[in-house]
Amino acid sequence: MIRARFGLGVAVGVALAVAAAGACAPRKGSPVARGPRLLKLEAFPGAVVERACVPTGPEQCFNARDDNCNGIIDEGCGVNTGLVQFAAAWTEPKADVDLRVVDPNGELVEAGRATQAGLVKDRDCPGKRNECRGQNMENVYLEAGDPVRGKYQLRIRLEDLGGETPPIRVTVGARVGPKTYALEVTLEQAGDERALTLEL
Ligand SMILES: [Ca+2]
Ligand SMILES: [Ca+2]
Repeated sequence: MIRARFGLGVAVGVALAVAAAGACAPRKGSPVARGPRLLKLEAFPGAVVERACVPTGPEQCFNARDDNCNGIIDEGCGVNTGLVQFAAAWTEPKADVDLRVVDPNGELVEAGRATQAGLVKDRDCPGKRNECRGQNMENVYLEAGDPVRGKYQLRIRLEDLGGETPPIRVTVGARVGPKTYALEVTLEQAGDERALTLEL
């Protein structure tokens, strides 16, 4: 866990250089060498980014966390995943939170169609007809193949409290290749948002 401290009102992100994982360099041409890797993560001031996965037991569904630390978020829950995945989960059933992801080509990832970089959004919660059934998790994932390298910009925004009592605590999970990352976001009122950037 890395704790970043900032002066009040300083609107600068934290740049966390991500050290190369493992002491052994993968052989050239091996699947590990070809897989995507997180080069940099810039989070909003005060963000606490969990970079080392700590197993807490069997995988739990719709919490945007890799509970069993196998490198996949919410597997076995009917949630799509790929070599790149971003998820945001919250517990208040009526609160409307949006996970907005802009891929390295500058394209916003939307439900129902893949961006040119191959990203799709497959859950929009709570949904107009409560499709998420109280299990609020929005999920963006790479449909197939190798991801486009560059900056992935994430925004977590509270659209509507929906009558729920603030704060709304949102867990944000990210998968890049075989590794997962997590951080918590607290949103108080409609329009509140936090941003982070992951560079591959
Ligand atoms: Ca897992
Ligand atoms: Ca989980």
